[in-house]
Amino acid sequence: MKLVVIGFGQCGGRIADQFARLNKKARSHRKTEITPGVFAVNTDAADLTGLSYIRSDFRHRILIGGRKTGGHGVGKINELGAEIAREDGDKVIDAIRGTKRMYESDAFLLIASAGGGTGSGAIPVMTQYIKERYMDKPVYDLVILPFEHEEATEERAVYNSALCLKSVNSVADTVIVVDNQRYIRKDSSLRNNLSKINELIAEPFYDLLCAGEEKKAKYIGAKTLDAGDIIQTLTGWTAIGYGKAQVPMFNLPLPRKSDFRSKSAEIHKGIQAMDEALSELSINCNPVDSSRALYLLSAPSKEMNMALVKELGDYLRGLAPKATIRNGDYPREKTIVEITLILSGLSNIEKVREYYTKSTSLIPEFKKREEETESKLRSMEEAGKDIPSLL
Ligand SMILES: Nc1nc2c(ncn2[C@@H]2O[C@H](COP(=O)(O)OP(=O)(O)OP(=O)(O)O)[C@@H](O)[C@H]2O)c(=O)[nH]1
Ligand SMILES: [Mg+2]
Repeated sequence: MKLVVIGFGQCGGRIADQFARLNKKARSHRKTEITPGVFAVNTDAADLTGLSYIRSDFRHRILIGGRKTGGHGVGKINELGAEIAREDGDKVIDAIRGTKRMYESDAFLLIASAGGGTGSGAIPVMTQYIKERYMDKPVYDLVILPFEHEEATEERAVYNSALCLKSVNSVADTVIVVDNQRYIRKDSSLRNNLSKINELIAEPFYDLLCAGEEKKAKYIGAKTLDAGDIIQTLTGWTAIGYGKAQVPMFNLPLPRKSDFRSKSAEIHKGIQAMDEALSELSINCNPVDSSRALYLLSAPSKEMNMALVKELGDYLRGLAPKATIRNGDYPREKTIVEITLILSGLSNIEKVREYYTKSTSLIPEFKKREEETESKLRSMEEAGKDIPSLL
């Protein structure tokens, strides 16, 4: 599958940069292309300069809202981010039009954080613009939720997130939700390591996108997972997960393929990887709530067999009984069994519901504060009404 990737704001731009890196890796390791175009869009010129893999010309690193922000961002006001996207959206559309092999791409992937200003405001507006102009291609939005400490100290992060999530959900073909906090749950050293988190966020897409683009027979499995499977799976709220299990390089004594013990060991590895993918989902959710699911098994070809594929399918069916499940196998890796998992069409995500509830109670509070400020200002002016002016 090939995606045109567009990142908005600092977070979106940096994760899009990771996709540009993965494309480079796919080109050199797998002789294939997975992202015919990668763009970063920001109101902040310095953020655009800081990227590494996205082409550095102004058609790929697009500055918007220059007049309004002087190139310094919108300071977490996502209504302003949305307004600028409405004014400058054509710059982005023009850049996309310049993508040489646009016709090869299967879909768009737009990326932004929900809690900031530029990305959070621009992503719903641009999703709508792109959908209107490219009606034959789905538009997927990857939305990154704030860390807990940000939610605790910045009400605006919660409010922005609610606004952004509600808006993207009404226009995008799918909203893939990624919770920053989940990445430091197990490894707190990642708290100050955003670039590592960004790698982890982009990683599950690598095999997923490469699998359907393979040309060499030896890397094509019994059932290829292609763009059609992914497009049919992605709908509504979505979570993505990735898990792996190491396969020993030297299996001594060498088990024969027909040996039932070796088979059960393979199945065990597969289930272990599936369990990790489930517990490391990008957002906390219950598989029971998904209406569509997909898993890709990548493993050394000798580890792959129909029993394993069936066992994994049965296992997932037990957890997501209402979901239409699609799958594929990809005989690519040498020493690991990997599972990439998508749970889509989720009918509930607790965290999204919380943002909505909290923000609803914030609206009257914000209004009250605004009124208080205005009335204080008025009373101060009143106090100075008899002072002469120098102007
Ligand atoms: N995973 C990840 N999260 C990030 C990154 N940069 C910022 N964030 C998160 O994104 C939110 C802040 O949004 P930004 O993307 O910085 O904001 P912006 O879209 O540039 O908007 P303004 O700076 O307000 O104009 C916070 O929740 C951050 O924790 C990043 O590189 N990776
Ligand atoms: Mg910024």
